Amino acid sequence: MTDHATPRTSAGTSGTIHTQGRKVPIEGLAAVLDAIRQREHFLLTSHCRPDGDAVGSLLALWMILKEMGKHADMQLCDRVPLIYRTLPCAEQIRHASTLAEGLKPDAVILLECDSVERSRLQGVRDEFLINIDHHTSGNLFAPVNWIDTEASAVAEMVYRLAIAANVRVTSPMATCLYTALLSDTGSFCYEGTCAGTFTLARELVELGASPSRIAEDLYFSNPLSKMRLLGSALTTLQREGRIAWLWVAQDDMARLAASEEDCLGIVNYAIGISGVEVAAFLREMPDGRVRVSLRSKSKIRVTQVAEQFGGGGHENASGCTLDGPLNSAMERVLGELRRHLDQHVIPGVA
Ligand SMILES: [Mn+2]
Repeated sequence: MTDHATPRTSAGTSGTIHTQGRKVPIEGLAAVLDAIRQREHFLLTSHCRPDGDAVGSLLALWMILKEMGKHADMQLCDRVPLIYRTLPCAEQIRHASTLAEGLKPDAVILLECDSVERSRLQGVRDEFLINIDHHTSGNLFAPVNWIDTEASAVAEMVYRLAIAANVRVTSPMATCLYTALLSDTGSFCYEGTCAGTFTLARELVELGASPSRIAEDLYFSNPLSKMRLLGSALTTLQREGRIAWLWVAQDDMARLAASEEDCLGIVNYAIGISGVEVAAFLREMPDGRVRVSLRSKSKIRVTQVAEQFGGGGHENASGCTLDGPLNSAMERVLGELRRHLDQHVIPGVA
């Protein structure tokens, strides 16, 4: 339970169970679907620094709501990364941290946000909230919540919502959902990828998603600045037993005219080393703070390390932000990773 679970007081409290005069959050797909059916106008959002799952699922859910005859708007506080901007209807997403003047949705649907704050949208807290999440860091902060930590992507949940709502999944929806699934499973590589993941992928392909076209958009459409930044980062690569790390300083970012999204995926080159089980990529931000991406293999849950620094994410892929300077942030992260690995000594190796 969290202190965010306090239900709002404005109109539209249907969908919330009243127990001895106290409103408690309700849960599950049916609760979400009920809450949607009882309302007309929605604002859809997801977390800041949106990833493929956030963007793809947002777009698909928007299309699904339209099919249900609802009115819906999409808004994110940060820009959609370049590689996802070719997704159907991506240009319909509004980018701002405050709600548009006069926008009065009956409900705000948050995709994979563990709190309202994660969306970085101002003025959303007092709206009726519907929370759909698949992260282990998910919690019941809204009056209506649907959290399924077994889902390999929130896209899987959005797909199930479409089926439950009797909405025909169109080719553009399938394209968005497949993109989300592909990116959030690390191209079907992360722990949690199972037969069901491929069943879903198969269904999405049958419904019109093109694996080769989507792969081209995701993996073979990088800006040159990203490749140059990768080169710079790789010169800093270090390894200490089961840990590897690399970084870029703000100077490098400026010199190479690199953008924040050029940093996406760089950490995978460190976790890609044989025998390395946890990896960190650190990026010095313009304000001096340090953004950290963490990856791990097999049963090492790097999300626990991210959470210690106020971050979160997936068990094998998470992130957090630390105060600078870069060197001290690096020492703190490495210290935690060493401690964390010490608690996961492989029998027969130590
Ligand atoms: Mn996700």
